[in-house]
Amino acid sequence: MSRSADALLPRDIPVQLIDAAGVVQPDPEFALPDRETLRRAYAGLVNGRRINDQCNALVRQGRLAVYPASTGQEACQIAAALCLERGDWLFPTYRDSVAVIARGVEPANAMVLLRGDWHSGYDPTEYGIAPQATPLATQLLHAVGFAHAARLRGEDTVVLAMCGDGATSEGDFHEAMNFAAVFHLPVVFFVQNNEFAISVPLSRQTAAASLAHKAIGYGMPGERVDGNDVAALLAVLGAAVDRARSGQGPSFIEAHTYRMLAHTNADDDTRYRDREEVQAWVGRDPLTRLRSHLRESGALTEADESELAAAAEEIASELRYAMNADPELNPEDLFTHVFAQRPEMLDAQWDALRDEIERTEVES
Ligand SMILES: Cc1ncc(C[n+]2csc(CCOP(=O)(O)OP(=O)(O)O)c2C)c(N)n1
Ligand SMILES: [Mg+2]
Repeated sequence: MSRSADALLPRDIPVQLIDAAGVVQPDPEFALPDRETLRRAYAGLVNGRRINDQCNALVRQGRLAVYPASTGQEACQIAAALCLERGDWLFPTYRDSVAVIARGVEPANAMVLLRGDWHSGYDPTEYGIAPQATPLATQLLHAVGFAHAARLRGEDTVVLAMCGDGATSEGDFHEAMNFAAVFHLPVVFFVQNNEFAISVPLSRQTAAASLAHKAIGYGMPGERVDGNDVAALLAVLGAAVDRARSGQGPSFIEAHTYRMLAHTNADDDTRYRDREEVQAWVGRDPLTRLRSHLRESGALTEADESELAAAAEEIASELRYAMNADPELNPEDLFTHVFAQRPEMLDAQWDALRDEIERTEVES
């Protein structure tokens, strides 16, 4: 079924179902998710925030090599995990560890990559989650190819492909969007527009009215959503997932959110943005608005909150424990699984590394 061009355009104002004060804003197209779903999402947000805080601390303690935090972006992370079914697939970026954990991966296993121990700490096929991608937008092509293959096999898999605002300037983004639309694939492109690509602001990334306006050029619908409103995200992503599953092709969702912390621990954001700008987003926090709504409507008691806080604390404590243990690593593992038969070039690299390890090993 072809749609008129206008129907592919996003709204001028992003979809919002619960405003920053926690007040429900009824929408003619998207219904507020039910109370149980919102309670589940709130538990996810609480855990997600605690995981972000813990991982930031672990970086400072030297237990993680790097942590691209999703602090302030937890609503996007939790909605991405909750909108998918068991057999679906998520294609996350380096910033999406909370989504990976919310979809079922043990936090310590989700940190293996960021600790620098191994390429990925979980089995993608067990969870329906591709390894977190660091090269920008490459995962979008993998996601589209994966969706194409799944369809050829007759499976009803939906693929959710995540990326940042900066990644939309990559050629891979264009190729993935175009291929998905031409072949009518069951892919939901989910962009977290957090206003920055390291120090590059959105205004230097695109001259388009919004990122979601790009969708019409490919022939797929684009939608904008308040990226700090998990209710709106669940509704909008849920509709896009349903669309994909019922054979209506790909969609493009732009979530308007904000990166509350520096890009990573290796970045100093005071050099390129004002504190006032960051401060303005504190009032739009995804946790506080859902909490206000649930408390007001009687769906969340003080006892529930204590229980959630204790559960989040337990996750953080297990993660600390796991990260404080020194794993036994074999440096030669780096060279395994790259080629079926290791070429001479890699043999030479391993010889050089082994020599260096032997030379620099501290006698104990
Ligand atoms: C192909 C490629 N080019 C450059 C980089 C370096 N790099 C890492 S993160 C980043 C910014 C990405 O910004 P965005 O897509 O908005 O995602 P965010 O970090 O804000 O989540 C850049 C340029 C990279 N990882 N891959
Ligand atoms: Mg960004």
